[in-house]
Amino acid sequence: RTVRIIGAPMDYGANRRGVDMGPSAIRYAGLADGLERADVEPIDDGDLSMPRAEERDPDADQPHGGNAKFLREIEGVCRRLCDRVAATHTAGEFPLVLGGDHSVAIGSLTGSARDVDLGAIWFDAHADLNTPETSPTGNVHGMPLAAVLGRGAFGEMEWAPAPGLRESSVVYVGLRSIDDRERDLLRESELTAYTMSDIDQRGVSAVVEDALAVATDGTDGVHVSLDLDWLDPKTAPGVGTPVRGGVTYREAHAALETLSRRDEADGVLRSMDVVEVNPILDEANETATLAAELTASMFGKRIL
Ligand code: DIR
Ligand code: MN
Ligand code: MN
Ligand code: MN
Repeated sequence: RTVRIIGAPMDYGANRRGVDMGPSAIRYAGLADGLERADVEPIDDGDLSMPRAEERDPDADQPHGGNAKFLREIEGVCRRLCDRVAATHTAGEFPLVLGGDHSVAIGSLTGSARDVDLGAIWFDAHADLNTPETSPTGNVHGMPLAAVLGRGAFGEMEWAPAPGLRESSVVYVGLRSIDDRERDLLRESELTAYTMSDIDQRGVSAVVEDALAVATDGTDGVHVSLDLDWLDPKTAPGVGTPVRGGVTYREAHAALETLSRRDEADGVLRSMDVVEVNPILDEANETATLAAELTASMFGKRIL
């Protein structure tokens, strides 16, 4: 299997700078070696080019009402990323997108869902379901799922709704920080949400198996979105919005190995993004190293 690494060093959607260095840090941490040890062939596409945030006005041109900072810039990057991801599928390769903040997932999901019915598993402390109307921060990294599902003001954008992604095929694993208005959106939605409490009670492997059942039901493949703040901040300190009470190092590996075992059986996995690694906030590249290791686990790297 050939995995095409696509760097998306975008930080327009985050509340602080630094995640734009994520792709370099994850590569430096040994991503390509890990993938080779998982018996996949990595091809590195390099990074998408990105206008510097300092040269842009975050509030320019808010076409949809509400507050979504740098939405024009995010659109530009995500349209290009969408095309790269779709072209990767056309070439018969697996797209692995390195963020960047989580708004890059708008590009990965729209690209991966271009010609197929897609499911998605969202490993995150946060629900990322705010719309420009409900967001308490205006940071688009808290909104990518709302964008690809065409919710709220995002319904007016022709670029973001992911054609083949149904709400009922999206499932969260490990939620623990949800805004008040976002909780209402989530409750009224058809999204499936497994919180940290579900992991406490049932164990992470059982929860991920259930998540796979939801995301594969009636779909042609599954996108995996891994926000490093899914892990406990003691294990993954290099993230912009840490929330305590996340999964441990072992639970995280167990979760991605569960995906890998299922994929070995029937090839369900279709695309992945690894996001929110912030080297400025990290300790000796620990979080980027973890990101590289977990990715290798998902592609089948084992201890023995
Ligand atoms: C918060 C934080 N819910 C927001 N979201 C984050 O700004 O919408 N997502 N950090 O990863
Ligand atoms: Mn996120
Ligand atoms: Mn189909
Ligand atoms: Mn998050």
